[in-house]
Formats: sequence, structure tokens, C-alpha cells
Amino acid sequence: MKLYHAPASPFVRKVMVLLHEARATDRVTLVPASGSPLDPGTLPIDRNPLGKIPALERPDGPTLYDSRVITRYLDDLLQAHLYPAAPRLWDTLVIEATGDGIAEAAVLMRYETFVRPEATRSPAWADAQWQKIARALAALEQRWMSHLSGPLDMGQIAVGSALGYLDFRHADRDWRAGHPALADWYAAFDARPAMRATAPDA
Ligand SMILES: N[C@@H](CCC(=O)N[C@@H](CS)C(=O)NCC(=O)O)C(=O)O
Repeated sequence: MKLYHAPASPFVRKVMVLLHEARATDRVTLVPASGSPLDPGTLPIDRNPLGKIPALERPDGPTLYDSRVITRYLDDLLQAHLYPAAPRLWDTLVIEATGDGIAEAAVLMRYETFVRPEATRSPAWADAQWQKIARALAALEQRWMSHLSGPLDMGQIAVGSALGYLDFRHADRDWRAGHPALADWYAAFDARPAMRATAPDA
């Protein structure tokens, strides 16, 4: 299989953490890809019409995209058991969506400064993205700490990848302030070998 990959992407990181946890990194060849909404560069637009990574080329069907589709596929293929049976599954999926939502807002904030010329940037728009992140962090802190501290699943991996991205691109926003339980959980989670092996890189 071929995984279109960039070392800074929190969505690619979810897939990589799954592969490390399942001891299956040898099942994929990494294909470097980079670009942005304004310039697709080497992003695999012929494989994923949305021009986003991760995208997974597989031998037995069309290329898969959106990280959540790829992780479901790999979880099934590798029998990694990172999606528990229902009803716990519904919590896992909403936590995964919360982590992905944090990453999505954080990536949009990054594009605002990285891609847009200064004159067309909107600080209010970037702040509105941060408000989404702040509400999601509060929800994790208030509602989901017990689940996050339970058996490893894709919800935890998505949240860990998103928090790692906040440290990487938005350290000045200090996401830990007001979220002591989440900060403690992340300190332990980030020490996992799979997280250490996939830390974001520019
Ligand atoms: N929902 C997608 C988001 C993927 C995503 O936004 N990837 C970024 C890199 S972090 C990307 O490829 N951006 C290029 C673009 O938006 O054109 C997923 O979970 O895979």
C-alpha cells in the first residue's frame, strides 16, 4: 500500500500512530506530498479529488481518503481493535470527531497565516476557529477524561494527534491553560512509542 504523507499533518499522524501501534509500518510505503488549498503542489489530486492527505492506495480497490476512512480500513485489515464494539463505539467516534475537529480548525488557522497574503488575513476568522478548539478542549476536559483514560482506541489517537499539532503550530495559544486533566493525560499519552515515532516535523 502507498500512503500519501507529510510529517506535519495531524491527519496523517493518526494513520501512522495506528500503524505503529499495530506494528505494521512495513505494510505501507510513504509517498511524500505537500501543497495547500491555493497550490496543490504534489498533493495526490488524481487519487483524492479533494486534494488532501492522507490518501491510501491499496491493492484491492480505489484509493481511500479521509483519515477516518483509512483508519477504519486499516483497523479492519490489521485487526488492530482500535474501534470497540457498540455502544462504546459511539463514544470513540465522537471523541475521534472532536480530535479531528480540533485539528481541522488548527490547520485552517495555519493556512490563514501561511497561505494568505497579509492584507487579506482575518484575525477575527482565526479567532473564531480558536473558539471551536477552546470549546472542544472544554468538552474533552469535562466529559471525556474517563474514556480517554480507558483502553487505547482511535478516539485517543485522534485527540493525541490534534494536541500534538496545537503544540507544533499554535504553542502561543497555550491549550493546557484551564485543562489540567487533559494536559496530564496528554503528557502520558505522548510518551507512547507510537507517538514518539510520529512527532510532527516541518
Ligand atoms: N478530513 C480530512 C482532512 C485532511 C486535511 O485537511 N489534510 C491537509 C493536510 S494536514 C491537506 O491535505 N490540506 C490540503 C488542502 O486542504 O488542500 C482527513 O481527515 O483526512
